[in-house]
Amino acid sequence: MMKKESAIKSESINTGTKPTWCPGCFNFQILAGFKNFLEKEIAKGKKREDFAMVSGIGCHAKIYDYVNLNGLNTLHGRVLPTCLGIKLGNPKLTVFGFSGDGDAYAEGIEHLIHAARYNSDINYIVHNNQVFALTVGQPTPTTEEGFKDKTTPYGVKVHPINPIKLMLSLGAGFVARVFADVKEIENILKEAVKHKGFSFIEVLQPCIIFHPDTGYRDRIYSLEKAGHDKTNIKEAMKKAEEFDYNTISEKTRIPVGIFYQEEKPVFEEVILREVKGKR
Ligand SMILES: Cc1ncc(C[n+]2csc(CCOP(=O)(O)OP(=O)(O)O)c2C)c(N)n1
Repeated sequence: MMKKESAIKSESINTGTKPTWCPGCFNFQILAGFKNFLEKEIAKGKKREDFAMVSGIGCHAKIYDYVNLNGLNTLHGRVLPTCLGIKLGNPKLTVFGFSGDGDAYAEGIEHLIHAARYNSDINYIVHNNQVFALTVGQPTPTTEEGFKDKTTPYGVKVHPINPIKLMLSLGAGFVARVFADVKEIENILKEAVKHKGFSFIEVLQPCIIFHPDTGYRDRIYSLEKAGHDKTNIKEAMKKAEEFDYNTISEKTRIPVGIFYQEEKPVFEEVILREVKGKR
């Protein structure tokens, strides 16, 4: 999908395209946090051209229309291979991928698994509203058991996956979860971009129409304030298990922040070093 022609020529990070998200959608918070992050980076001397963004298909994907960066609105589930291609083509770019939970954990799950292994320096943001929102609320792999919609009238009968545990078990070097709050988004993006390697950020983004907030904001607590040691994989796993995506209406607390961080060899650096050495 192309951005507005007027936007391409402009230096502003705004495209001027009017958002078509529902009024009050938490995607506005993610958009604002991302733009705040970019504006501060640009004020410090970065250029718009230093960044690239990719989005998949769904409500989340519209973010691509609202931020004036180069990139691609790619196929459903193919955000990560598109990001990898961009990063290999120009490793100097800071690359952001945006997916929904359907995009990331259903259509794109195979790419997510390998992205964690490859450890390319990509910042991946998953807008997890626990439904396929754009197609009006079908269950995804992180929807809770018992959830009903027209396609699943007897309720979901399978347990949700826990993406934080999945990422930790695959050796991802930066694993975080935040609530869809403008400041939280800006702060976690700062940390993710500083981190060299694959940064996985899951954003709890209640869909106000098809999967409303069941008190997430009251249930979250900061891992950092709780003294969590983000260098300890066993502790990270324990923290990841505290919220299983099934206990939607119960009182379980939900840890947010960085679960785990470890610098590991970065895919494109290793590959390009090899290629140069052979030439
Ligand atoms: C390969 C493919 N399968 C299915 C669709 C239909 N489709 C379009 S949007 C969408 C839902 C996207 O849900 P999610 O990724 O969770 O994003 P959200 O809308 O919740 O932000 C689906 C299933 C598609 N466009 N392409």
